[in-house]
Amino acid sequence: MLNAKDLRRKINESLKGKSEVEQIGIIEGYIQEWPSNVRGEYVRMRRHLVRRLNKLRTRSLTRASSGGHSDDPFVIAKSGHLTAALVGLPNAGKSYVFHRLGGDGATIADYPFATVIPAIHLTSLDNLRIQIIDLPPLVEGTIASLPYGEKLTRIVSLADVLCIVLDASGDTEVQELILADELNSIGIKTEGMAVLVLNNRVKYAADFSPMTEGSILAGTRVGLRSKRDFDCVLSQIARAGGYISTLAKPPGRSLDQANRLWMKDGTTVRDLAASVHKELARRLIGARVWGESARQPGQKVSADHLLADGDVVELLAQ
Ligand SMILES: Nc1nc2c(ncn2[C@@H]2O[C@H](COP(=O)(O)OP(=O)(O)OP(=O)(O)O)[C@@H](O)[C@H]2O)c(=O)[nH]1
Ligand SMILES: [Mg+2]
Repeated sequence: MLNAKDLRRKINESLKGKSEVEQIGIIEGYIQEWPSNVRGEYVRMRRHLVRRLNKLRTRSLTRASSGGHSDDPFVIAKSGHLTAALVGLPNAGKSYVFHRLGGDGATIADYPFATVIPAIHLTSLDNLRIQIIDLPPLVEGTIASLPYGEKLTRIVSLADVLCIVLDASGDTEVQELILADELNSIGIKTEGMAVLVLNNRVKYAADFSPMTEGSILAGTRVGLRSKRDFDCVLSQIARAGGYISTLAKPPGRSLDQANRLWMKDGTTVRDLAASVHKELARRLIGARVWGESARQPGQKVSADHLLADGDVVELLAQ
């Protein structure tokens, strides 16, 4: 780790010449990756960064409400492997979910329209970097009644995964109907998108069913109740976004020494080896596979074998 002085210099360098929106993204990145086991100057520096971030956000907010600017917080640059946008009605719990996924700085409050500008959080899931965007709410007639309607449409359409947040303490069917209509009216075709439906505020496990039969919005359904449910959201986003989870391990090693790698659906053993190491892919002669893609546990397969979600792969090299 860099000493405090060098780190400060590095941060200042990386912010030089950047727009306010870019600076917000960069500082968020630093804060998120800030090591937790540090003291003294590092703690003071983090506090200073948080203050700077808040100032930048307030400035952006003032500008957003006074209408258009190049530093528009609604102009979001995609980053990471996947971008997931949190969409829902007012007070559904979007910012709460954002916060539970590690996002800093979103306004969480018990009144509608608490969120007026998007908040962005870049997080990691093993080898994947996932960008989460907390958004102001959708309401019936968004474009007509709200100044940010069109901008919201732009963000929602750039997302790889649409995370629809429903309030499970209310009537989720009605919410789905309103959201489906609203998204449709602003030109977002949910059928063609990767959708993850997050039922927030599930009180009892028995109240929630992941079945999609008869529901208005297509997509995987997740009930959010326990810490474990929230811990699974990132992997659900990855799956909805077309990634599968694999465990790559050297021959003879135990599972706890395996490397979890999220790979694009359609990945072969060779692709996986290349993600571990280029040299390994060159020397690869095949693999042994445990999991859905294997006919029997430990099946020997060629380098062209297609992997499935949850596979454990022992990569065999010359
Ligand atoms: N205990 C608990 N409180 C929640 C949960 N989800 C949301 N809340 C509370 O409900 C209120 C609204 O949550 P927000 O996350 O601000 O809702 P939102 O969808 O972002 O609302 P807007 O920004 O207005 O669109 C806040 O007071 C949250 O603390 C939950 O799962 N459990
Ligand atoms: Mg909010």
